[in-house]
Amino acid sequence: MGVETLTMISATPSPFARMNRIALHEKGIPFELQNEVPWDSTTATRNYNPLEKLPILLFPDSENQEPVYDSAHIQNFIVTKYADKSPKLVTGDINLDLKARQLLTLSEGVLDAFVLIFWESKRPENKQSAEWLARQQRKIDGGLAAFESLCQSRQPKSSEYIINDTYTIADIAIACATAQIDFGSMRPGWREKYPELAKWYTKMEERDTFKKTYPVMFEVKDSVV
Ligand SMILES: N[C@@H](CCC(=O)N[C@@H](CS)C(=O)NCC(=O)O)C(=O)O
Repeated sequence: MGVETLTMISATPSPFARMNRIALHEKGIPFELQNEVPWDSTTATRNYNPLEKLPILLFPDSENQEPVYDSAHIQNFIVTKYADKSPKLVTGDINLDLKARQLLTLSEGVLDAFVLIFWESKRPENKQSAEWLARQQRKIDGGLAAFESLCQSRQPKSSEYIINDTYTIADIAIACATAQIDFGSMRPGWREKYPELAKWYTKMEERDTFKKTYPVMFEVKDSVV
């Protein structure tokens, strides 16, 4: 069965959209990018997602398929709806796939903390909450420590992937979360602190689908805070 061209509402630096773009590229599902700045007043995100956030996946047959939003949900949608397309990005084992989804949620949470820190840091210094920032920073440290531990305990040891020897949505999610910390220079020296994660991540970023989706910064025109 052929697949019609989908539309992915994305932002050039968005790690959330990046996960979905990588999954679509890996599976060879054709899509057009509609790049947006979701915080600008002109954004189309609110036409499709009451939360006014991207990524959002749109379908040519909009009468029968509503927009799909939230990166983790889109990822699950892609692996379920296009299960016949390789790579499957899931293992087929219920428990392992539940673990992959848990790691997707963990990565999404790390990235949510990243975005909150980004915006809190943009407020005038006397309006920023040091406690709030510290709370979000803890989530990033917790996530990175968990990623390092997963990389250290990989089975088999020679595997390129987090869950056994299968390439899954967990690999994409953890690599995209790690990339954003690196891209945003959030944790200088992280490679030394988390050496197994650094080794694993470097290899993941060599994939074509990762190379062509690496984040690119954008400018936010409107004041949103
Ligand atoms: N947890 C959401 C987060 C998505 C998110 O924060 N997207 C940002 C762009 S990278 C956004 O659209 N923010 C607009 C807003 O928060 O109003 C997901 O995984 O889809």
